[in-house]
Amino acid sequence: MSELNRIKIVLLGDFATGKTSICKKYTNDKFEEKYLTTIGMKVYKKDLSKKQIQLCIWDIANDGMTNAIPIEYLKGTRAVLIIADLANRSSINNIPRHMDTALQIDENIKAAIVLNKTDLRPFSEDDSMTVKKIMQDYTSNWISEPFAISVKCDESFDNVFMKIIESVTSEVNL
Ligand SMILES: Nc1nc2c(ncn2[C@@H]2O[C@H](COP(=O)(O)OP(=O)(O)O)[C@@H](O)[C@H]2O)c(=O)[nH]1
Ligand SMILES: [Mg+2]
Repeated sequence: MSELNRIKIVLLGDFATGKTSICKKYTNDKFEEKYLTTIGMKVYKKDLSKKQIQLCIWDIANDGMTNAIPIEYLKGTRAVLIIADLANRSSINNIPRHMDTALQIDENIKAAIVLNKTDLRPFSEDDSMTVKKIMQDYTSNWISEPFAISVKCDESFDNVFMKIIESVTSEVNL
């Protein structure tokens, strides 16, 4: 089998927004043995053989605020997903803090916002305004409109990862 192109994606966001749940559901719990306990990071893998891609999704337990995430762990990241919880307003307000971490990787790092737990609270007009305002500060980074999902209830949120792949690979093929 020909070698798969590895694409590293990092999930950032407040504690309990659903980062680990997203990784587990999307990859069916497939993770590398390597568990970086010092910073609480686990790498999940998903092979998309048809596309000749292996996604490596880095799930950082550390919330990135109390202890900074060492920059060496972020190296090689092609895109970042910022996860927030619709039932927890402060996790939405903290999106810029996570974006500031992401910008350490590269000021043009590709990013998308995922608003999780629509089963607890729908994505309201009010949330939409708040997120739009946040997005105005990082216009060169977004690869998509925000995604509103429920890891608990949605059958699939493959579209989130497909959008990232599309964006990363179109850059390579230029
Ligand atoms: N109701 C609801 N709960 C969720 C959803 N996604 C995750 N959770 C729950 O939120 C809690 C935190 O999830 P976890 O994935 O550990 O968050 P993390 O700290 O960001 O990794 C857990 O109890 C999950 O079961 C969702 O879409 N809806
Ligand atoms: Mg977690």
